[in-house]
Amino acid sequence: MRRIRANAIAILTVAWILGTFYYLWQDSKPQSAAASSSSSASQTRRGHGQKAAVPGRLEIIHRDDRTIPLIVTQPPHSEQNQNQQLGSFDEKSYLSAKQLKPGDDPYREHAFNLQESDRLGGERAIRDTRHYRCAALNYDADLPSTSIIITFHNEARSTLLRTIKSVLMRSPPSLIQEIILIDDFSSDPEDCQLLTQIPKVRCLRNGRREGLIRSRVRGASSASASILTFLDSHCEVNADWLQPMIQRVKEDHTRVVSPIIDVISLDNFAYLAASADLRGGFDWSLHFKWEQIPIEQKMARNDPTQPIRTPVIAGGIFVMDKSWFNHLGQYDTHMDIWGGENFELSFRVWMCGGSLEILPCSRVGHVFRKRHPYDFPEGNALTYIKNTRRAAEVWMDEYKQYYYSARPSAQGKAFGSITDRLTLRRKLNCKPFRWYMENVYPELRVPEQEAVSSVLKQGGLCLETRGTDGLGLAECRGIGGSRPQSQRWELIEPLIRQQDLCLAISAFTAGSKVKMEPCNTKEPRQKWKPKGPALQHMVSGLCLDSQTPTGPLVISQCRPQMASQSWEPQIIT
Ligand code: LR7
Ligand code: MN
Repeated sequence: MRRIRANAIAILTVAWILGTFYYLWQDSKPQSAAASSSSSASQTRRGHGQKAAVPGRLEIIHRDDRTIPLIVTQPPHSEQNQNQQLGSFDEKSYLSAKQLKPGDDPYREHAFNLQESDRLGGERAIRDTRHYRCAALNYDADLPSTSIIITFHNEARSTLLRTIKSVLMRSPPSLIQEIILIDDFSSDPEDCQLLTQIPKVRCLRNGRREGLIRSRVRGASSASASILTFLDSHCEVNADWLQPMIQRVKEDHTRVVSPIIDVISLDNFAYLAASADLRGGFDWSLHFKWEQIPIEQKMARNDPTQPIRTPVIAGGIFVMDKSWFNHLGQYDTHMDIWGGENFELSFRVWMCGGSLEILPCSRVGHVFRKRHPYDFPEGNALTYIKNTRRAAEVWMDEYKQYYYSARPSAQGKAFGSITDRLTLRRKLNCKPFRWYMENVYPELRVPEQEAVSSVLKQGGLCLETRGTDGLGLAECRGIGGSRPQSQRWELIEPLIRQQDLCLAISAFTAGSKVKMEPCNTKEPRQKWKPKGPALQHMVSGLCLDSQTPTGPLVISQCRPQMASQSWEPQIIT
C-alpha cells in the first residue's frame, strides 16, 4: 500500500517537472510562434487548450528597440495547420519582392507606415478585444459557409496578406467557402495573382479601374456561397469574428450585419479596441460619422453581447445574404471609385424591409487613414458629390433639400441617369424616407428652416388670430409687407406658427376647438401636415375646418375637397 502511494507521488512529481519545463518552453518561444501555438479563447472554453490563454492577459512583446503591449490569446489553429492552409504559397518571397528602399518615405505610397506593416509580416497575434461574455456564446454547428470578397487597388502586400491570413487563421475552415480578391487594376498584377497559390483564394483582375462599388458587384456575382462577407484590403479579423455574423444572417436573411471595427494604427500598427457603444450616423452633407448609441437604448442594454441597431454602416466590412443582396439590387453600379455607396445600401436595406446591425461579439481591425493613397480619375470631390447625389436623389425624397443646403456645390453637378434605381425602388415597394427618419434615425434633426410667412386663404378670407388664443376667418387685409401680424403664418413642419404661438387642438376628437398656445415641437397637439389643400392634424388624423366663416375653428373628419377645409398658403413677399 505504502509502495503504491510512493510510486504515485513519484509519477506526479515527474509529471509536474515536465509540465513546468513545457510551460517555460512555451513562454520563451518567439512571438509569432508563441501566438500560433497558444490556444484560442474558444478552445480553452471547450477544454482542450494546451496552455490556458487567460483572456486579457497582458504580454509585453519586445521587438527591436520598441516595446509593444499585446494581449495574446490566439490564433486558434496550430502552426502546422496554418502551413497547410497556405499550400504552395511562398510568403517570404512574396513579401520580400517589394521592399521599401532606404530613404523612401514609408507613408508615401499607402498613406500608412509601410515599414511597420512590412516588419509585422504575414501574420501576428492580436488582442481579443471582445467583451469577456462573448467567449461563452454558442453558435449553430451547421452554419452556412461564406464567400469573402476583398477588392483592392494598389494595396500593400503585407496588409493584404495579413487580411487573408487572419481570415484563414481565425475562422472555422468549414465556414470559408472561398476568398475572392478583386484586383481593381493595380499596377502589379502579381500582387493578386501570386496569392492564388493559397488554397481557397481566387483572383479576378479588372481590365480597367472600376472603383470599389463595381468591383464588389463583380466579386459578389462570382461568389459560390450563399452568404457574402465584404472586407477592406487592410484588415485583421479577430477571434470568432465570423460565427456571430453568419448566425444572425442565418436566423433572418434580411439582416445586414457588421462587426465592431477596431483601429489598427496607421503609424505603429498597434491593434486598438474601439468603443462598443457606437453606431453609424451621418449629417446632412452625407458625411459618415460614429456616434454614441442614444441614451435610452444604452440604458436598456443589459446584455453587452446584444446587437446594436444602426442607421447606416461604415460600408467596408459586413455580412449579407447573397439572394437578399441580389434581390435588393446589389449596388448602384453608376457610382464610381469610392464613397456614398454605404448610404445608398443602408437606406435601401432599411426602407425596403431589412435591417442593419453591429454585432459587439464580432471584431475586425482596420487601418484607418487620413487621406486616399490613390487617384480619382474624375477628382475626389466630384466623385463624392456624384455618388452621394445619386443616393440622395433616389432615396431621400423631400429630405434631399437638406442635403443640397448642406452641400450647395452639389447643385448642378452631373450625376447620370437614376431611372433604373427609381424603378428598382418602386418594384421593391420601399417605404418613404420620412419613415426612415421617424423609425430608424429620429435623432437626425431637420435643420431650422428659414421662416417664410404666408397668409392662409380660404375663399376670399384669411385665417387670423383674435385676442389671446382665439382664431377665425376675416377679410384679408393689407398687401405684402403691410399684412397685419394677426394674418401672418409660418408653416414649419410640423408647426403652424405665429411668432411664439402655435396652432393646437384642444382635444383629439372630431369637433374639438383649435386654439393658439406657446410652441413646442414635441407637443402632439401642435403637429400638422398638408393633405392636399387641407391641413391634417398628424396624431388625430382630423383636418382643420372652419365649418362656417363665422363659427369657431375645429378639427373634423378630413374631406380636403370641402371648401371649409381648404387652406391655400400665399407667401408674403
Ligand atoms: O478605386 C478603388 N478601388 C478599390 O478597390 C478604391 C478603393 N478600393 C478598395 C480599397 O483598396 C479598399 O480595400 O476599396 C476599399 C475601401 O477603400 P479605402 O480603404 O481606401 O477607404 P476607407 O477605408 O476610407 O473606406 C470606407 O468608406 C468607403 C466608402 O466608399 C467604403 O465603404 C469602404 O469599404 C469603407 N471602409 C470601411 O468601412 C472600413 C471601416 C472604416 C470606417 C469608417
Ligand atoms: Mn479602408
